[in-house]
Amino acid sequence: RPIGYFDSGIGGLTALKEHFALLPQEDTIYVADEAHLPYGTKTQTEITDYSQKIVDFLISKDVKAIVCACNTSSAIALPVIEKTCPVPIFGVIEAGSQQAIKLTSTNQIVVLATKATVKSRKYDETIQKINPDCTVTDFAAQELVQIVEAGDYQNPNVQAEIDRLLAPLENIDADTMVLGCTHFPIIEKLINNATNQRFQMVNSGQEAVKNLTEFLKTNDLACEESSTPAQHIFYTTGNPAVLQNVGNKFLGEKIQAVQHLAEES
Ligand code: DGN
Repeated sequence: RPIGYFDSGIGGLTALKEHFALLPQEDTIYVADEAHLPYGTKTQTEITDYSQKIVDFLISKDVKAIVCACNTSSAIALPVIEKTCPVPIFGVIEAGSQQAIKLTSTNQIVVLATKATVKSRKYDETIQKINPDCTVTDFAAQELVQIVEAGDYQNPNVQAEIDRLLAPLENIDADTMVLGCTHFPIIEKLINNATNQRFQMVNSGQEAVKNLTEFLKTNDLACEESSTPAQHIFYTTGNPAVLQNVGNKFLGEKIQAVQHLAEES
């Protein structure tokens, strides 16, 4: 049985990349909800409805576990969805928080995320619950989501735009940054340039896949090694060419075909 992954767009591919490294024998189904991108500016009800529909779709495909590879959905929809989800579902916030706490030596953490994730204060809550000595500064950088989806990372204007957007971080005292949107690790280098390599970076999607790997192993749910390569299926609710072209730039031609997921409403 496959593992289901979903995000509002290509951000969840940062988790899938870690899946390819840690769980190469496991099949996957990836859903990008690009018809509703960005989630970061939607209401709580909308984000929960969109996420629930995708989870229902993945369950209909008989997945054995799901990674909610979107911070916005993990912050807002996951607490509702996990109550009824019939398979284990892994969010990215707890995983990202744990790693940030492990890395920081000053107990000062900055979280770069979408508007909705920042508004939810879920990272602050989670980090402070684990270590009350940590201080968390949230910084909303919603515009970066569209920059990532556009896929034009070599363009010098893009670096200049990111420099401008992240300039206020210059005055923030922290040694560790949570890339609290799964889109952001795709432009980690540009974010590092814009912040003068001041922060140790946490990739929340990657951390969630480490937790999934541990879970599959301890519960004897991992696939046996096999001579046939694992199957990876990709769906989008938007334009299949976008996920295929921009996604492949990041994943290195791993996406052979993208199917359109017709909206069932
Ligand atoms: N990848 C999503 C996240 O981690 O929050 C981005 C959400 C969005 O605004 N598209």
